[in-house]
Amino acid sequence: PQTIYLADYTPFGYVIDDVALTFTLDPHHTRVKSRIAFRPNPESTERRFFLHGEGLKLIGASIDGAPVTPELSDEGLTCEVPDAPFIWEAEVEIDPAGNTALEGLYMSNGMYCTQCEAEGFRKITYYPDRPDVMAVFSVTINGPHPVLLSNGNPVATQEHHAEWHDPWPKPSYLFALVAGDLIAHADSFTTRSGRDVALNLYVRPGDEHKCAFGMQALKASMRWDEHVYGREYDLDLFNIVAVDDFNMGAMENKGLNIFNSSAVLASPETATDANFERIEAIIAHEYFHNWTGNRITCRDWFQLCLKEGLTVYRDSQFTADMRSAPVKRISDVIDLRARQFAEDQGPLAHPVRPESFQEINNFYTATVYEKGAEVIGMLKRLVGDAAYYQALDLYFDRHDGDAATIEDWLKVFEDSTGRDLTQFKRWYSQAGTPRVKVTETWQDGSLTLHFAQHIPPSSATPDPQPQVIPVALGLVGPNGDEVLETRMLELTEAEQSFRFDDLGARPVASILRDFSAPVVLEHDLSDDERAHLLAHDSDPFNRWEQGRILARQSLLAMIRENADPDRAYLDGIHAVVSDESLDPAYRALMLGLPSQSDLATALHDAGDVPDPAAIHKVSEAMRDALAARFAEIAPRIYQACQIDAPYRPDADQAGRRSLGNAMLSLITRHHGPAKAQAQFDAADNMTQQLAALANLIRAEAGDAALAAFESQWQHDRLVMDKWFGLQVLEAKPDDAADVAEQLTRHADFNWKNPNRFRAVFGSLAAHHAGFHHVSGKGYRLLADWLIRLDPVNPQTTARMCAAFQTWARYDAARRNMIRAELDRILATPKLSRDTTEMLTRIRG
Ligand code: B3K
Ligand code: ZN
Repeated sequence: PQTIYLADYTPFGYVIDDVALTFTLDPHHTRVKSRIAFRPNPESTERRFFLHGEGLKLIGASIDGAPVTPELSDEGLTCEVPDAPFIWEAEVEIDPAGNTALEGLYMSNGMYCTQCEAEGFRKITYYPDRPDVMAVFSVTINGPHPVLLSNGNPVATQEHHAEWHDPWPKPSYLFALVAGDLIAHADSFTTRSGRDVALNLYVRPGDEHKCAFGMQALKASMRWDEHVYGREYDLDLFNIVAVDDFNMGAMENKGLNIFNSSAVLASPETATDANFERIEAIIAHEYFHNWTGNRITCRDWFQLCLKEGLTVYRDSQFTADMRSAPVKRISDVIDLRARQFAEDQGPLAHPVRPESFQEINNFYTATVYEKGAEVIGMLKRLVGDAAYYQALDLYFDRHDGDAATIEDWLKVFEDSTGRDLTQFKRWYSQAGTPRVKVTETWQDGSLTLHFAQHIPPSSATPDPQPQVIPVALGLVGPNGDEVLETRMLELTEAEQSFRFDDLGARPVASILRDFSAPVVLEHDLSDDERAHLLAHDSDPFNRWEQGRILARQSLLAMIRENADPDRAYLDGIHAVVSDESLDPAYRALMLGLPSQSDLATALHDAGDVPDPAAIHKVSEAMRDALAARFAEIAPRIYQACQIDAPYRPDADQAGRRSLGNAMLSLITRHHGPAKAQAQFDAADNMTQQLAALANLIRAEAGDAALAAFESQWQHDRLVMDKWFGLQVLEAKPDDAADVAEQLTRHADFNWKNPNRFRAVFGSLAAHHAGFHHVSGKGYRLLADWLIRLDPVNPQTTARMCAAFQTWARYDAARRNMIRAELDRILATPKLSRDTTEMLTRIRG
């Protein structure tokens, strides 16, 4: 396969003034006519006329009305064209019903829908399918469906015929079309300037009762973007469509967002609090793209973080405002460490702005998205809030309508703040997670903090240079008072010291408050000092962090030295969780343990070889110890968390349920499954039902409940995804692969549906001790199914390959088994470009 380089970028030789597309829908023989007004690009000397096109049957083409015979290849076509403006017309035939890759135009449960980002439009018609070619689209759809949708505003609709016009120039990846027998949940929004926008959430019949929350989240997002970023919506209509077969969460097509039904449909009975929160965030994310992504798009796919990092940052601000900021920050850090740190420290490491790729779909990663968002957060910390919003205003002003680059983005900050961001730019160009080591000296009332930063070299970045690292610091006095309020230190050198004078008694340094930079902090505090911060730190993140570090250290000692669970940790957590003045959601987070995969990383970093079975065993022992420590208080807290009001998915109720369910798992461990069974029997919402079910399975008392759950919910795909997933996640390590294998024989294991495939195999990959079972059966089963899925859906297959990315940290036996599976997959004839690239990179 061919490698594409950032350094090779050149603009397209032609400009498009407008595009008219006419679709005549048919499951296997859809006809697409295109009429495109091209003219030579004055800013380019390139005169080769190349249009992308894949899997298209060309019926005919003409230039200015005269038939032409272009030269066709697997990737597209070339043609002789005039050195003056001309009209290109073509007709192609495509096969949506045969499109199982879910990219381009495809069918899902009888409806037509599209997914064009990144390079799916070329499967619809011949076109310069690159984001820097922007054009105004008019779309006509002929099809026997009551609902026929495309981008922009409707201009004419009759039965079986619809015409749409999108006045905003856009790249082809934002094109969308939907046709089907759909029902609209309608509402409206009045913008700040008084314009009325019609809003619709389109769903399949039967899903009408799952729309209200998504609609409310959309309106909240529209309001928030006006208030916080001053951004108004710019069309008369905003449509969202829910689709059951979708490779990812959702897609921000202009005026016609298309969502995986799991990322938009929710009712109290069928969706958990976590689902509601995720839906709210994804609706916001896709809506926010209207400005950061659509009005200002990316020049090329190397700039993906320009829209994704910024939009993730914006949606995290939104969630923090709608719910609890500390809880959101801690949850984001847990997720960042689990997914992005793993990626950045393994064979898939790449800079936030990659410099080469084979298949761009493989670069919609935690690094581009989540580290990309962290980079924006650091920029905001460095310049301050007011300067940040000023820079954003300038960005929207200067680049509206552009296909922009990271250079453009940073220039805006430089121009508006006067700051030189040359060194800061390394966050975009260097891969790897910086490690920051802190040592302290204390003398005569002065505390000196000595910082050393080190970025481990990788094949992506062999010679890393120091980065700009904002470190939020506070000092906590011996009595728990804040001696020094949070201030931002800027690390720019490999080594740097900061001195704080006139301190009466030696304080404890609270470093990297609010997780001010995506780094690994090595700060040798004693257990007592950590316990002090756990009890007193005014920074909620660092308080939580110290609890987490104490837990990790204790777990590692349990593995290495057969130590008992650490008393100081258990007591410290007991005190925080019992503190009723704290937010229940925060107290629930305090009870979490580092994941087993995180522990494997910690062991590997310390030069040990992680044993997944041993890690699992001590994690269970620690949970037992927590259950014993909380034996007395857990039933009382559980009781206090019960809610005597109708279900609401808001932060307040969700926080109480989350603490209550954390107690339920301690109670089930210590006192048996009676309370879980009672909760299961009485539950009137999915959060309570699913938490109870998980506890019953864990207590080996789940058979009846699983059967009852299945018969209650077998009509509901999204709920059944939970049923599939939970059984794997909660299986004993020896059984996880077998349970997954058995589930693949279930009549409802519709493996071509990405949600169902991920429910089983995503859960298996997430089950650390089950996936890495010493027998190798976890590896074999996943490899079998990846081989099977690849020809059907390369994108989802390639994404699941990441399950193997940590292979090098395990023992020789496991490494050999994994390598053998990687080789077996790689040897499969006609393996997709997506999967080939992923496995080659992972294998190294
Ligand atoms: N921009 C899309 C992701 C497209 C993924 C293509 N493989 C959704 C999002 O980030 O909002
Ligand atoms: Zn996005």
